Amino acid sequence: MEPIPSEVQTLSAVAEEVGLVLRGCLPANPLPEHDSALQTRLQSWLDAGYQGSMRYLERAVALGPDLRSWKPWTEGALLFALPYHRPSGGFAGGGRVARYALGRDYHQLMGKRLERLGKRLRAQGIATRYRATVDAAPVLEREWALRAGLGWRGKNTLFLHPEHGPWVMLGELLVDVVLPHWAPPPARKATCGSCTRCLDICPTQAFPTPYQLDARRCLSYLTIENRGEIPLQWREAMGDWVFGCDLCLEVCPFSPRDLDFSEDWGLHPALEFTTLEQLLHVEEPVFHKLFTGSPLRRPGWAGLLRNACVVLGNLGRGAADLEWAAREHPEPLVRSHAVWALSKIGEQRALERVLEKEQDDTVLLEIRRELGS
Ligand code: B12
Ligand code: SF4
Ligand code: SF4
Repeated sequence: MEPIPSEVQTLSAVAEEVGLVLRGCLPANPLPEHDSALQTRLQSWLDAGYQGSMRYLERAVALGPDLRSWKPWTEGALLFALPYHRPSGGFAGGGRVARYALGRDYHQLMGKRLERLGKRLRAQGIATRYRATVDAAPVLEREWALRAGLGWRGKNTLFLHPEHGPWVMLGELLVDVVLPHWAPPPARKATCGSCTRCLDICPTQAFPTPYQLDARRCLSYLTIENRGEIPLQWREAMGDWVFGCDLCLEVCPFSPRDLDFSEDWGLHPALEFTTLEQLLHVEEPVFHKLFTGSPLRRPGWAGLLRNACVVLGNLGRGAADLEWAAREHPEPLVRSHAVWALSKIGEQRALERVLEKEQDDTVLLEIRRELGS
């Protein structure tokens, strides 16, 4: 086995002091000869429109994987991957939430630790400039982890770690220090081979080909990033997913079935004690307080309640609360999805009552469509 370079040993030790395991490091642009092929693939992904409303990805592609095109002073990157596999969970009484979002927000958790690491490296004279980044465009995080040799790419497009499979969140610290290309030799080397489980399970057939995702069809995009309505064709496919979706991770044979990191991440109290029916009655300022420190704030108040309506419809629950939301909720987005849910559970009389009061054109359209009038 190759000896660990001494500068990496020092960096690893400082990372450990702030609660991080250094998974690898890279010079700012280690493999320039691969860049043009990558640029072409990324550009054709954008040209196909797969990014939907996530226009910020265009900047990530324009900048490419050379870290210096974003932060010109960058000489190297330290790479981190926090494992988070845990049992499935969600709202009290049912309504699933992607496992990464059940507890503390990884942006905050990893962001704070990376920031602490940067400060320590500066205080010890190891680096003068640093930049912590977690999930932040314009950074192609999986590409870096792959280039460093930390794992491989799955057909579900995710980065697969040899021990944790797809269940890791990525984060990086850019530094103005020249770093070697280093990663520990993986416990196993593997590829997807002939497996297609993730492609087959996807409820919206969001993979046009293996290793490519049409984000517009992915439930994670539709329930988290999308600010408008959930297209009619995907509402039933949402099943009981209120926030995100884990299906293409859960079926992966590289998932570590026996590892449980719930204690590290906790369970957010808003999930533990709130049912979807109660969520419909939560007012906007209370929503922000209730979900403090949780990724569930991301789709916004109306967005999360929109998702809750669809899931209640799919589960055949909460008719009285849905009727209240369809009649009284101040957001047309929530009212229209409550209307769909009422129709889904066969509450035609309730729809007629809602129709009497509604004035908003988009909601009226939804009611008339569901009533077939
Ligand atoms: C935008 C985004 C999304 C979008 C789009 C996802 C996507 N696959 O692109 C949406 C909202 C749908 C999403 C969903 C999820 N996301 Co997300 N997301 C991001 C974000 C911000 C950018 C990703 C990006 O650049 N996409 C653009 C496309 C073009 O990139 P790409 O897939 O790498 O493109 C390559 C392939 O298409 C490939 N390719 C094309 N054809 C072929 C053919 C072959 C043979 C090969 C080998 C390759 C290949 O070429 C392209 C260039 O390499 C990253 C964070 C970051 N800044 O990197 C997190 C990130 C990817 N997400 C993450 C997570 C956890 C998720 C979810 C699991 C959350 C959930 N449970 O709901 C789902 C998973 C859905 C899925 N299967 O991808 C993690 C993934 C960690 C990991 N283990 O990989 C990241 C890295 C965030 C983090 N910091 O940890 N996400
Ligand atoms: S997260 Fe769900 S909807 Fe998105 S690609 Fe994976 S299985 Fe499909
Ligand atoms: S489910 Fe199968 S095809 Fe999909 S990422 Fe895992 S190993 Fe690869």
